[in-house]
Amino acid sequence: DGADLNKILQYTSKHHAKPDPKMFGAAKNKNIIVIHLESFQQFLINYKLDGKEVTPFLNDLYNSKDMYSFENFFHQVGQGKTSDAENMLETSTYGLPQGSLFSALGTDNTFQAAPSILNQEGGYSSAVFHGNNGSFWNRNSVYPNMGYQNFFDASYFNQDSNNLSEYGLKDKLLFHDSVKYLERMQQPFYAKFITVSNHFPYNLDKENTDFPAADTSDNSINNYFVTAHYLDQAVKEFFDYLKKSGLYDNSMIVLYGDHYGISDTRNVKLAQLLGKSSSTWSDYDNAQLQRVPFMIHVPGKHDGGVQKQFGGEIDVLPTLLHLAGIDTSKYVQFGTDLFSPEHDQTVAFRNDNFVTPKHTVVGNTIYENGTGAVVTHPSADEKKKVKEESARVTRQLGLSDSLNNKNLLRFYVPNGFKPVDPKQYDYQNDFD
Ligand code: GP9
Ligand code: MN
Repeated sequence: DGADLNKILQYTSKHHAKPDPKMFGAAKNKNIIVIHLESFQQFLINYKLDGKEVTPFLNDLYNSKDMYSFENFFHQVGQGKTSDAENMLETSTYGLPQGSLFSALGTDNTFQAAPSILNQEGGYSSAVFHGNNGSFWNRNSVYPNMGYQNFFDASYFNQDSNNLSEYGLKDKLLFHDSVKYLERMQQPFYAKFITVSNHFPYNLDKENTDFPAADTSDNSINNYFVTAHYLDQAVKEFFDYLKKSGLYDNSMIVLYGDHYGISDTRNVKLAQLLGKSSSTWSDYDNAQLQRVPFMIHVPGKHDGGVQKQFGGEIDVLPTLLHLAGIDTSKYVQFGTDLFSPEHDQTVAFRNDNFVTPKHTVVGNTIYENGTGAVVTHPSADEKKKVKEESARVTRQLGLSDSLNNKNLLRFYVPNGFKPVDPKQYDYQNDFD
């Protein structure tokens, strides 16, 4: 175990990317509000269905200089879906190749996660707001290990049947009904809102929708636009509140899509809506569609706009901690700060496929980005480069798995870090 841990520490300290001094601490002491956009893919941004914007509010955010908006940001989840996204965002380690890390290991593993780091290094309080049962994805057991002080799950909200969609409280109600708890939190806080309405199979009752569905032969594709529109309105209402309450001006606000909403098998039907032909649809096209939104509002910063660098969910924690003015070099993190000049732009998927700014590699096939053409005769240089990248991807995933499967963080205490005592947290009566 000691030898394994040393290999990991060597890798992560060598791979570490130093922050850009212009961004380091830009959001120091600000609240951090993370908004999880369920199943939300990047192609929805600025997309018009029959001439109508599906997500006008998120589009405005995306196109504004008050947001750093990433156009080449990918989800990297496996079967653990939402829970894998949460794990990557808050620990900068990967989910597992099979199953969900939260479910398989989350009860017993040692975590050095966002809530505890922010608490210990910046005095942050922390909470998750989520309108489903606390037991879903084993969150009730995992969050204490992450150092979450509060977890407002379904039991904190009015669950009248007309308030619910399939995965819990409707998003507009989640935001609205969370305010009474949010307002009692000590600042600075780290607060995460996990939405659910835009979840497969994308059903929402008629009174909540005013957006016309698409017209393909696949109902889940058709209704995806309807629930995405509803989510957009929910986020707008929450932003209205944040602005009115003044929280907007002293909070870093982060939005991300957790994973695809339309699966690869359905993409051939989606193709027509994206102006593509389903007969030439390829693995390359599937990989491009794994882009999800990632946007950051930093109070006082107006030089944002669309960022071109490639990255993924694994990169979020070092990025946010650096913005908060927290050095990450002593932590075991597999991602790198998206704003760092040393940022690693290789995006690993959980099945060893990967994307770089130049190539998309699926199995043994190399595609050229942009054209999507298969590189049939790579030059010796190109071949060598892709081989190296591929080896790095496999190594990184393997080291992350060894860290988590063997629970190695229990043997590594970063200098000055206090191991989390999960028994401190009990989510029964938060703020009652
Ligand atoms: C439910 C929600 C859904 O609590 O977070 O998770 P998913 O099915 O998207 O993994
Ligand atoms: Mn999800």
